[in-house]
Amino acid sequence: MSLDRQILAAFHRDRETSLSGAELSRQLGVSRAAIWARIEALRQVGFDIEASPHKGYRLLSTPDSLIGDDLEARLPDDSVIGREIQVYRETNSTNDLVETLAQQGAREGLVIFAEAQNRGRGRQGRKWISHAGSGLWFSVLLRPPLPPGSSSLITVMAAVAVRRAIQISAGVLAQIKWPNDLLISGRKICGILTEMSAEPDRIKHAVLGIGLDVRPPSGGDLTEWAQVATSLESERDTPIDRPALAAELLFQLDRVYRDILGGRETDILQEWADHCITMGREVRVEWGQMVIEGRAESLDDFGALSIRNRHGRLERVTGGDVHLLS
Ligand code: BT5
Repeated sequence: MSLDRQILAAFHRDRETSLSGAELSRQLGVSRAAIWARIEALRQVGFDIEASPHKGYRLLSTPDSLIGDDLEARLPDDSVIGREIQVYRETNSTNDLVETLAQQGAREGLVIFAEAQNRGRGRQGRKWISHAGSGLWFSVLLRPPLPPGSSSLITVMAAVAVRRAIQISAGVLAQIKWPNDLLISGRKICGILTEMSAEPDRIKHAVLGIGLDVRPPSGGDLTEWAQVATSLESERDTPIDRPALAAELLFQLDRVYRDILGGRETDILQEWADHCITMGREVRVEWGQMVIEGRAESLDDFGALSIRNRHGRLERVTGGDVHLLS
């Protein structure tokens, strides 16, 4: 664990109290000079750290940029999701990057953020707009001991975690639209892309990609984004602390993932249904050539949607584009 992460974790544990250099050096087993050098380095990248000769150091504010050590420092030590966090200034797609690392044997829980993606993707190769600093664009590597049909359940779990995190961190209520969207006032605020590598009887790994709009993209043509999307800051009119939101999101994802692996998926599916605008509505689901129309009735243990068609028969769908008809 890096020294920066340990220092920042000590600060985040108690933001009110100052920590003396001597205390930090004793706790972390390094010299006071080493602590001082790292505090200076953290100041250089935008951490505002008060230093008082009598009381010691106190973290006053953190920069808006995402920094792996800082995000790791905000999570509990026993977190699986987020135990290793890397941040790129720009990449093509964080899902592609995590997929490559997964194939090279990276550990479950690895998270990669990019400040910008130049080939951010949605489902079926659709474009995901991911400008620098305007959102949280990240992917998580999971190796769940679940059957291959569980990819919808991973998307469900992510939707529940994102909804909770934006309520806690931003005070904004979002609704879930099956299978992979979160909406505010009918506009998309978050998209989820779960990609699986599976054998016939088990998931080898899953890459869970999440895109969450924090503020409107700055510069360039906004038309395409504004037609479908909104952002937390557009809904709230006050700045969002992006790193705090990112950490809350990873914390919630870890909790929900534990619930699912611990056999408590019924609670998560219920929470999902409680906040879902798809349930009970007349819908049309388009999936490749297939079109199903009917009333969205329920979600099964794998996160698949059951639709009662106009002949009264239940049809089960695991993916597709949903249009709300009523
Ligand atoms: C999704 O696809 O909603 C999944 C998006 C997943 C993005 C994350 S970002 C991190 C990771 N790395 C990636 O490359 N991807 C993941 P889909 O349901 O197919 O929706 C795509 C549609 O959403 C587009 O056709 C647009 O209409 C809309 N869209 C594009 N960019 C958007 C944005 N920034 N905010 C809201 N809506 C957007």
